[in-house]
Amino acid sequence: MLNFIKNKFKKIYATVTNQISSLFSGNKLDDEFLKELSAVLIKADVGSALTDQIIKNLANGMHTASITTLEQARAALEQNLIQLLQPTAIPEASPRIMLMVGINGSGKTTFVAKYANLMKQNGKRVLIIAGDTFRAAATEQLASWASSLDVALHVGKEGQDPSAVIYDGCKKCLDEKFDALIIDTAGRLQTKTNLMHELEKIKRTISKHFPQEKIATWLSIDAMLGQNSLTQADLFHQAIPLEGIVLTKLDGTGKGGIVFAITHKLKIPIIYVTYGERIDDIARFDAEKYVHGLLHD
Ligand SMILES: Nc1nc2c(ncn2[C@@H]2O[C@H](COP(=O)(O)OP(=O)(O)OP(=O)(O)O)[C@@H](O)[C@H]2O)c(=O)[nH]1
Ligand SMILES: [Mg+2]
Repeated sequence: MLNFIKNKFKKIYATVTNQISSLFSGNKLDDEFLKELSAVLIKADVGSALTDQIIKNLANGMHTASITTLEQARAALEQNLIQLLQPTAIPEASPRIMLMVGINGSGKTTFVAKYANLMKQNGKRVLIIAGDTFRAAATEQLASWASSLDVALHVGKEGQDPSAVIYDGCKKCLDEKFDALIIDTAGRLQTKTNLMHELEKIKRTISKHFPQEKIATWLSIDAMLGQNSLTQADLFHQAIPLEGIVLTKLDGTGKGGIVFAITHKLKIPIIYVTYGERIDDIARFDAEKYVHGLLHD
């Protein structure tokens, strides 16, 4: 993942990492340094409350003399950032049943294809359900991915109740004994109550078919949205408990700090990150490597 930071997250590397590197080289460890570091973290989208907390931890270390050099400050910052990304439970990165939810255009369908491809590479027979019956183009987009990946796809009729399509798709999964089931849904605004209720219904429909199995609900978040994505994710989490976050479009932002704000505020682990439109522009999120990449050039 270190190489990904350098090669794929070029914008993050060019902004955050460079700023941090120059801050840590040839500076004095004093209040001015903390002020400058705080500005870099805020600019990187870590968020003001969390930035204050990180800076306070460093200041405490400086005042109690456990941090006396810039290198010690960098190591303490690194530990603090990694700790912020540690999930309370180790997330399952290859669930058998995965339900993809998120706002419009956040990268759900592209991620569904990328995840289907990973599962297929793991030797699984994969079925995708096109749960976005809202737009005809949505099904076409998924059909094109499914055919290029040579993965099975269940589609309903345009405008059909998504739960009905998902009901039939789950039945197909059981009847034809697929190893993995991946369900795409239509984009929805977190403020539209009826659409959020629809997600509960979808989840109930899947549970009915797989009563003994865990259904991983993952939320896609567009990294470019920055702090706005926090409220969004919070409301999704209230409507339908989320097991994981998929952070998309990390190639399109120079702000790598949103990962800390997300895990700290929501306590939901980031499982995958994506950094492009191609099928293999996807990586497991690795906290230690990510933080190391941010702090060292
Ligand atoms: N640069 C970049 N583009 C991405 C990434 N993931 C998805 N996209 C693009 O973002 C746009 C939206 O992606 P979709 O996968 O269609 O998003 P969606 O959430 O399914 O959208 P709706 O179904 O309309 O809600 C497409 O043009 C994708 O190619 C990524 O990691 N990086
Ligand atoms: Mg879609």
